[in-house]
Amino acid sequence: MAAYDTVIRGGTVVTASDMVRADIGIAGGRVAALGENLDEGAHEIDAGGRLVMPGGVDSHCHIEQPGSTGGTNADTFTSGSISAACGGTTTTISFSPQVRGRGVREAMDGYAALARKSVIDYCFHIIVNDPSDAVIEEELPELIAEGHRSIKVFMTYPSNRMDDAQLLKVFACAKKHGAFVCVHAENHDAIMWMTDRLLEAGLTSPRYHAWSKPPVVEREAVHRVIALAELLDLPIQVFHVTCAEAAEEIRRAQARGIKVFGETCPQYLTLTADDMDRDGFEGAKFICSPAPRTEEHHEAIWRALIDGTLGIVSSDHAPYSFDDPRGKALHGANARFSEIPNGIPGLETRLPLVFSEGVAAGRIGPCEFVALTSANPARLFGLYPKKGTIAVGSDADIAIWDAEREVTIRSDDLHTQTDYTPYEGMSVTGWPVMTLSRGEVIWNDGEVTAEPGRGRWLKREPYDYIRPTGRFTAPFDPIALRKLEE
Ligand code: DUC
Ligand code: ZN
Ligand code: ZN
Repeated sequence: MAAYDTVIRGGTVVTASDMVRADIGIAGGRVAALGENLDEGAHEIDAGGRLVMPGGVDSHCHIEQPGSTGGTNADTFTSGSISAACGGTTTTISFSPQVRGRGVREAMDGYAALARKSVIDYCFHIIVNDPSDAVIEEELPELIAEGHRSIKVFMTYPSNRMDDAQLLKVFACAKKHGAFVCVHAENHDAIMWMTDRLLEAGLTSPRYHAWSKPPVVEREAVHRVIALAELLDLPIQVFHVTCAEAAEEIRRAQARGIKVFGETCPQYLTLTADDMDRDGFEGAKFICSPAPRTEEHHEAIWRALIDGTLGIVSSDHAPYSFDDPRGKALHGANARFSEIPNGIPGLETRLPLVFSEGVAAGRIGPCEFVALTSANPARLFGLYPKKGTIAVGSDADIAIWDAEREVTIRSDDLHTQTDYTPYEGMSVTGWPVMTLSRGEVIWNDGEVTAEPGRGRWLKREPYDYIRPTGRFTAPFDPIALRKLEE
């Protein structure tokens, strides 16, 4: 009888801390052994000359979710998760969206049913936009206890935004019951005011999206939300940091000992505001929020990734087809920038773009790549070491990479149902040639071999990584209402 179900042989195994030549023995969907010259597996995979890395953990992607700015998400859980697998990602964390006036439990029930079609493992962030007494006192505590350990809040978008008092209400609930909070941080009133000025002046084309939300609106909101979290000693993550100013706010808070984490996305390392300044409606393909900035900001974001200010690169996959009245053209092909659904596809291209711009371009090494795209999101969201590493006992979620492969990104070659990619024609170096999920090959260089429905929901237990610091700015703990020792 073979010693293992599968052996991946002869590759260079990369984790967030090490890079070693080793075989990987897989049994029962998990890594059973790492070493040289392992005994034979029932299935043998030759990884000679390849990098063997943990599958990507995409901790910020919108799949089969109604958009904050209207439009119908182009991917289902089947197409979105297949697309993720083809790009080397083996875990997604997407969003269960509350509808104002209704509950978070009802949203979760509906959304979890959709996710059962996923080909890879998954869990959810709970979007809260209406913190009613029932939500704060009953539904959220129950969902958190059931294993949904993260919440997303918005400071902008009319359909989702909350004011500071509402944010504090949600933060207090999260702290009390052990959930981690992620924030979309932009100053809503400033964006609305800027938008009205632009529209009044007749400046309506896609390029003005960037003008309506410059870096200062991001900086202000990041600063404010960190202050609110500091008041309660609540660790938080700022989603999709795009600019030097916002990274600077996070860096300053971290230097004060505040537990604030930061994430960015490939679009903020590769696209610029000029991409929205294309002929006709073409610019709509690049509209996402916060807006893409400049090459100087790309370098500032790389610096923040390298010095640890930002620890995660996720996709913020939010796919709206271009030539589709339910997508970017929801309000017609002459729509004003403020009416165009926000978001771009990116689940499949996330890892190749970060590998190419990061590792192949010499900015980071393979271990840092694994940290930013797999290990750190797994740690931050309570999935480590089941996900995010290759270690004995971990799920055998593995992506085998050809680090030298040159690929020109083409929409036709991708597996999302979105009808375009904002990266059309871009050349990258390095591509995942095989993906395994719990030991099963689900993507094999051009062939999808996964069955919809094989993905599993990942229940998350309480975890130490998000433990508060125990320090408050006031002389008392405002949740426990307890005076602190001098
Ligand atoms: N911005 C978001 O906040 N979410 C989805 C897409 C986008 O552009
Ligand atoms: Zn967002
Ligand atoms: Zn998002």
